[in-house]
Amino acid sequence: MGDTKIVKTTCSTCGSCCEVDAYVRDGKLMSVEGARNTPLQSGGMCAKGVAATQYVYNKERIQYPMKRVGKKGEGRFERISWDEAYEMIAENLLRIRKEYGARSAVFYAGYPKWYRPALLRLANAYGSPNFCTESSTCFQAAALAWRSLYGNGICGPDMKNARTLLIWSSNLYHSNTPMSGMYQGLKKRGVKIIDVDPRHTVTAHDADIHLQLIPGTDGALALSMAQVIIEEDLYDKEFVGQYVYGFEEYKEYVQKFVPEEAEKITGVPAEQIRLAARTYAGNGPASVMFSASPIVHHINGVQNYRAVFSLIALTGNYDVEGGNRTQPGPFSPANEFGKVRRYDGEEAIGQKDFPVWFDLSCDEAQCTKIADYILEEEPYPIKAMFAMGLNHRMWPKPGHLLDALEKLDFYVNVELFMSDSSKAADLVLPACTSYEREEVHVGRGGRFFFSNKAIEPVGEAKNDIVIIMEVLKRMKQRDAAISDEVLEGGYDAYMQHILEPSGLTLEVLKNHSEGMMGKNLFSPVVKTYEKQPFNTPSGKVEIRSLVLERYGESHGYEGLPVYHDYRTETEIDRTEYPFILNTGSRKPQFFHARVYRMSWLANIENEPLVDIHPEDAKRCGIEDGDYVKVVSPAGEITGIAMYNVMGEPGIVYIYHGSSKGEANELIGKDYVDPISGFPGYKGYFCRVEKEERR
Ligand SMILES: Nc1nc2c(c(=O)[nH]1)N[C@H]1C(S)=C(S)[C@@H](COP(=O)(O)OP(=O)(O)OC[C@H]3O[C@@H](n4cnc5c(=O)[nH]c(N)nc54)[C@H](O)[C@@H]3O)O[C@H]1N2
Ligand SMILES: Nc1nc2c(c(=O)[nH]1)N[C@H]1C(S)=C(S)[C@@H](COP(=O)(O)OP(=O)(O)OC[C@H]3O[C@@H](n4cnc5c(=O)[nH]c(N)nc54)[C@H](O)[C@@H]3O)O[C@H]1N2
Ligand code: SF4
Ligand SMILES: [Mo]
Repeated sequence: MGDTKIVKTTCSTCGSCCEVDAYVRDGKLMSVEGARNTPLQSGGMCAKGVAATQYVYNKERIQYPMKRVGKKGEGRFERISWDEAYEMIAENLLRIRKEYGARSAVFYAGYPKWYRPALLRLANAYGSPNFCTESSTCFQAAALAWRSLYGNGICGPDMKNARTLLIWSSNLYHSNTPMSGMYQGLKKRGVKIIDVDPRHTVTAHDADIHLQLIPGTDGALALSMAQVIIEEDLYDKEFVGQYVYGFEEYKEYVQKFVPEEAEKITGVPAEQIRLAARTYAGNGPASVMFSASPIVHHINGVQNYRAVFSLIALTGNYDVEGGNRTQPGPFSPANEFGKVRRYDGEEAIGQKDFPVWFDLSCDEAQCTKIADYILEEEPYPIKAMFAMGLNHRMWPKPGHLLDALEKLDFYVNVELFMSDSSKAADLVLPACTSYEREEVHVGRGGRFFFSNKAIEPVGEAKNDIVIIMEVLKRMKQRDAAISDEVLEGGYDAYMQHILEPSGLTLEVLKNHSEGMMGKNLFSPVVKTYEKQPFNTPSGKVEIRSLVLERYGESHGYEGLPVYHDYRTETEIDRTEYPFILNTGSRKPQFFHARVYRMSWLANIENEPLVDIHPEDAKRCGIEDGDYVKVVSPAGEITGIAMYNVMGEPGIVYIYHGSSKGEANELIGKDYVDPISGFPGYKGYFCRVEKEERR
């Protein structure tokens, strides 16, 4: 290992930006491990991160700009120069803008978050209201539910000071590995932990109280806890009296959910509901940890989360130490959002269907129905897609989206891999991984660090932001009005721009491999509401939402956090599809569609597994390990049955993103929450049959 060097850099295989030591020899990445001698890093890494060399040197990596030569979707490409690629983009985007208007071009980002502010700037400079992302299925619906109540961005749990933590719901050992050490710390400190999860996960195993509910019944459970809290006089009368709008109607409504009734709906024993309610309300300060996805991956998701979030106001745990509070400590300068606003001079896609999304100013358009918008030219023609990390498999009925992409006049995908979504494009551009680029980051506690380039980019891959900057430049050469001060400054200036609020300079940070504390950290404040009203129409916490009520007649939205049961209020014949289908609960070795191409990870489960309770399986004549067909009203896939007793009978769990059996083929494309547009990934219906074919 004579000339092996260690480069301080970052893993971004899942976007969590763990600091790592990269071992590099002769310009080649040999291996990685968690950064040593770095505050708050243990030296460990998760399975996905450790497999970095298989990610970086994957045979599916796109090496050069590639132009389609075959028919659309055929996947035949030829190598072109970057210059040619940029000219092709500028020419096509401007031609389409001239013919159909700027709104006919969509600027799209998949899961990666780090380049989004720059892409939004590009969309704004071009003049399109249609900047949209994968967050049309992730996080934003939870944020919307929160904002409808409190009028601000989600307030995270203040775990350092909490005596009770209500996890609703997250399986952080699998989905947020960097946080698992902190979770163990809470246990040691004696914090009472309540976990709400239909499966007995490792996280649930460590909790003091596990509320094992039926998926998608979260609203009924939260309303029932509220019923107990009010009935037993455990609520914060002062806070409620002064700051809550709609309490009397809510109080009356929750009476329908006495624990014995809620038990029938949720499957959680009444006494457990009472115990959880008493613990959360009585052993304060208490905070709620939320998740970006499972609750809102239901067609009743927004109202269910509104019911959960209402508990915070009810118990006076809003913006107090140990509760859910406006973010103390450092801002996140690595994320420029909030500073750049989406251009909203024209109607965006999704605006008619999901108006509250826009009223509550989610800074992007709602694009779950984009395939329909393209195919039907409603509300207007969409002709171009400039995408960075577009993966069609993440959406319900992925084949439908692929058809739509092929209908576009011009579709570019900037990607790491020649995925099936890339194969449908007119032009694919090679992006680079975090090992191949420089970046600035902010870590926990307000510590900033500079991530070095460990290796030169594979082939001719480039940093996404550099690509965005060059696209802007080429468009500006044709139309001087297309401009953006930040994107025109070059990449170093961009990093400095991001650092600006921290008071640090790029030069100084580069020379401090251990990182530096930001200078302008603001000190935590509590009870902000005593100084300024809530940013809602009533100025109070709206348990009864006036924004939702605006659309009572047109869209059927209700102001209270009402509970609707997707199992009974459905036209789907449950005798045909007796099981609840829950897709996408995170597995530690997988990350959506991206890492199946890495054999170290993919070989752990070679075929899609269909997790089924043995009691259900036996009734269907299915043995553990049998090939099975899963059939839903929307489609069918095959996989291997795995007996699993983590959940209760009646529910089938499948991970998504596999080309060998894509769970999303089973989800109906119109099966969405009417408020947020989020698909019901975790509460659809299916049956399972033994597959005789193999
Ligand atoms: N390894 C890995 N980590 C990831 C990801 C990944 O793909 N792989 N994805 C990232 C992304 S995009 C996200 S959004 C986060 C998600 O992060 P998490 O929310 O923590 O992850 P999930 O496993 O999707 O869901 C957590 C738990 O919710 C439970 N659950 C399912 N349905 C319901 C329900 O209806 N109600 C309740 N109360 N619980 C339910 C599941 O049993 C599961 O144990 O994970 C991130 N981290
Ligand atoms: N059935 C079901 N479907 C789901 C979910 C579920 O739970 N169940 N979860 C939903 C949720 S919460 C989410 S967040 C979405 C995630 O869905 P996706 O956006 O599909 O997530 P990924 O596959 O992780 O990433 C998309 C693409 O980005 C590429 N990429 C990675 N890094 C970079 C980069 O730096 N630059 C560029 N240009 N490209 C890059 C990857 O190669 C990948 O092809 O899936 C949703 N779909
Ligand atoms: S959690 Fe794993 S994959 Fe994600 S950044 Fe950290 S090491 Fe990489
Ligand atoms: Mo997500």
